[in-house]
Amino acid sequence: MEDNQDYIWMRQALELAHFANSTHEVPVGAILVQDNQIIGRGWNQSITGNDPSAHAEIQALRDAGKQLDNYRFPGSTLYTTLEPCPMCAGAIVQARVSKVVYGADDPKSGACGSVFQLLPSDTRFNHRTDCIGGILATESSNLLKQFFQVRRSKAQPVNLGFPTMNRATKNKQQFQALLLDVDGTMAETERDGHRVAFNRAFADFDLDWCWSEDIYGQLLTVAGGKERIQYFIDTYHPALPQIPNIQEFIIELHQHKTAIYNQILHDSTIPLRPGIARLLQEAKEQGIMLGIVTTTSRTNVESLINTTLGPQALNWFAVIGAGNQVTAKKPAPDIYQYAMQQLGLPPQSCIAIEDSAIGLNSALSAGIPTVIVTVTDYTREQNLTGATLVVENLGDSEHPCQVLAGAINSINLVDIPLLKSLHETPQ
Ligand code: XBP
Ligand code: MG
Repeated sequence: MEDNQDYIWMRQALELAHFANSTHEVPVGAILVQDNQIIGRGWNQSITGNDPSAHAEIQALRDAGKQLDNYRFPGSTLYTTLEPCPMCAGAIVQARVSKVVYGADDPKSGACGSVFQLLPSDTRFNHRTDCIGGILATESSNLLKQFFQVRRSKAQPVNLGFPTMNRATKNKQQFQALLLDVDGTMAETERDGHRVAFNRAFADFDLDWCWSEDIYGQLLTVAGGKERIQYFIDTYHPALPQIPNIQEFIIELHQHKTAIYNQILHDSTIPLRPGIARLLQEAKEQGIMLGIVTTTSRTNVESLINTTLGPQALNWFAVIGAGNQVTAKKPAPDIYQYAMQQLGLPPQSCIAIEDSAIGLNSALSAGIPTVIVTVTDYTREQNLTGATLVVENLGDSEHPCQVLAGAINSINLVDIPLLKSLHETPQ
């Protein structure tokens, strides 16, 4: 029997599948969970590692082995975005995994019933592994379909039509544009703005729902307010009003939340994070184009900029890519692709600043070689593999920049000269 938590874990596996996609690997991701904690993460690395056994599932088992210093994981559940193949099914049983939860069926080599029947394991094995499929199947299989379509058309997975770059070589394109995410990156709007607005909207609609900071952290694995409400309903099954059309209800509820959010920004400005205003100013002075790449609506972006930098600052941005301009939200690359098309720039000329794994994977999938992540309390523990630099913040005179991971050990500020040097030789 599937449970709601399965969707939450599977989203994390999907993030890894997106990451595999960004490295030009078949997009499959897997995580191994034991006692409600992720003990292993994996994504396909067969092509990059010249290793036929480096499937996402096996990589997750290898990662768990290293983390726990063991080779068996009784009581664990493996979440994988694609039905395991016979090789992975064998390794899963050997590792004493208790249960497999997978996303899309694999009609070519699936070993959970699509082609072979190795899972759930039968009594000929001396260990029993249970198995269910179909969790976030559409998203998982769409990602795979997109990958193979692009491959068949002989284009690269990052498909703006610009040449792709080997990350080990020097970037020949000049750094021309800085693309910024808004929520979490420019300001701590998620915890103090959006979350509060959602809760007030629920109360106004007589809904007995309350998104604590904790729950909100889990819900943030889904980008987009309407999508987040739908995901909450699907996974938590809260009490719903007796209404004929739930989709219309979500739209109305979300419109009300947007109005409240704008009022919150108006009444009590949420400040910009350290270093944002400084870096924007420097970029302007040094002829670097600025762009916004966000999942939220343009109205929300305008309110934040108006209340922090002033209305004139809207003109600083050569493009404002907001949620309603694309159908596939982050971690899909679409919003970055939109912004770069508007700017007429290839990804190799851009640097992105994001605060989350979803945002990072969106930028990487769009082919942007240099991504800086400024973490928040919600995203500090996320898998930020692929980021050029992970920092607490960009740094200003009162808040020196603290580096958490990446190309450089210690700096006071993320400034334009530093970005130029990171851009020249992406890590
Ligand atoms: C931002 C979001 C948005 C906001 C809410 O993600 O996911 O959904 O939380 O905004 P990112 P709306 O920072 O990665 O762009 O309610 O307007 O969707
Ligand atoms: Mg963000």
